[in-house]
Amino acid sequence: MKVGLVGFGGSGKTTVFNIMTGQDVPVGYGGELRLGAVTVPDERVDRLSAIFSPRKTTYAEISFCDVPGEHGAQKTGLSPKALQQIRDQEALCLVIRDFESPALAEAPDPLGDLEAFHAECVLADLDIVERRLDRARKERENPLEVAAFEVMAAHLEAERPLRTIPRTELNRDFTRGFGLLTDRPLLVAVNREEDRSAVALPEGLSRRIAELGGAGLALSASVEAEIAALDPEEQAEFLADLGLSESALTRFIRTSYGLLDLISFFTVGEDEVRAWTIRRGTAARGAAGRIHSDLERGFIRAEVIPYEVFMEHGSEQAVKLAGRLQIEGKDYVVADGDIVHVRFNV
Ligand SMILES: Nc1nc2c(ncn2[C@@H]2O[C@H](COP(=O)(O)OP(=O)(O)OP(=O)(O)O)[C@@H](O)[C@H]2O)c(=O)[nH]1
Ligand SMILES: [Mg+2]
Repeated sequence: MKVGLVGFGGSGKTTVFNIMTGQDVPVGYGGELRLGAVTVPDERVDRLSAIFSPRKTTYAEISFCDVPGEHGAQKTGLSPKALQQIRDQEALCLVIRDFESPALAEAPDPLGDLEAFHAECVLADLDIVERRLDRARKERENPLEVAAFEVMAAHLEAERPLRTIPRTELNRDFTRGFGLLTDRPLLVAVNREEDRSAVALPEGLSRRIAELGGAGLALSASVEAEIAALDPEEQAEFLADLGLSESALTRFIRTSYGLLDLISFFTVGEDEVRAWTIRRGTAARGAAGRIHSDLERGFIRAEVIPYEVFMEHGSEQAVKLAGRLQIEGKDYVVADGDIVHVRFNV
């Protein structure tokens, strides 16, 4: 599962990618597509780890892909190659430049860049949707499918992104496999000048991001790089000085995780405290399979303690005594933060 850092040339994608992954990809113009694993910070894992003092603590991870931007593309449109690279991403994180750059002549224009990127994606989608619609009509294919593509075409012609079409109005079984860009989850990261990193996004920009069905946040890649270079104690002090409880990068990674509709459940013990990643809505048996295929195959039941319940009582024993341990079957839908112990027999 992969989040693509996308956007026009020189907006700071590689800078953000390096901080998140600990890689050292050269910044500046272009370069190659890169993939990196990113740990998802989670206070719950920290707290559980403090309680169990396990030999090993494992956080959830997501993959980020640094997609090189095109310089001057705002005016000329994205190339087929760039579009294809963007299509390969499951969620889009659009990094927008909002700092003066010595390498780029134009003044920063976050709203303009957002509109330009959106317009490019709408055109690319419209091209796919219209072609498919023509063929489906000619060949008298499934009328439900034709209807779905008609809904999409109308939406795109009005310059609206597909992601804002409610589930009830579009059967997305028909959209799978077409690589439609405006149906991907969208996070807009506005990359700021150092001294404006903590300033809220302007009203107009926030409103537009919301209209596009996206989530927005501000950060300064340079400030995040400074924070990342500090040791954990200094980081906490630095953030407190800025009046923040966590870095923008932490929020950014967590928001991306949520955008992919991913949640974490936990396994705990003296050996390991670990966060596991599942799609929201996954049933207990499928979740067990994330841990090991034997647990899925021989699944008997899951013993579940929601994180908050565990923290309220302080130990598994206390939770049991209070009668709060949940015994769940294979169809139980695992919730974010569930501490799960799978009983199985193979
Ligand atoms: N002042 C300032 N400069 C930044 C910030 N983020 C990135 N830069 C600079 O902007 C330039 C471009 O950054 P990159 O991270 O290479 O941008 P990119 O989006 O990967 O660029 P392409 O890969 O060419 O699309 C570099 O010189 C960075 O040091 C920031 O928050 N503030
Ligand atoms: Mg780059």
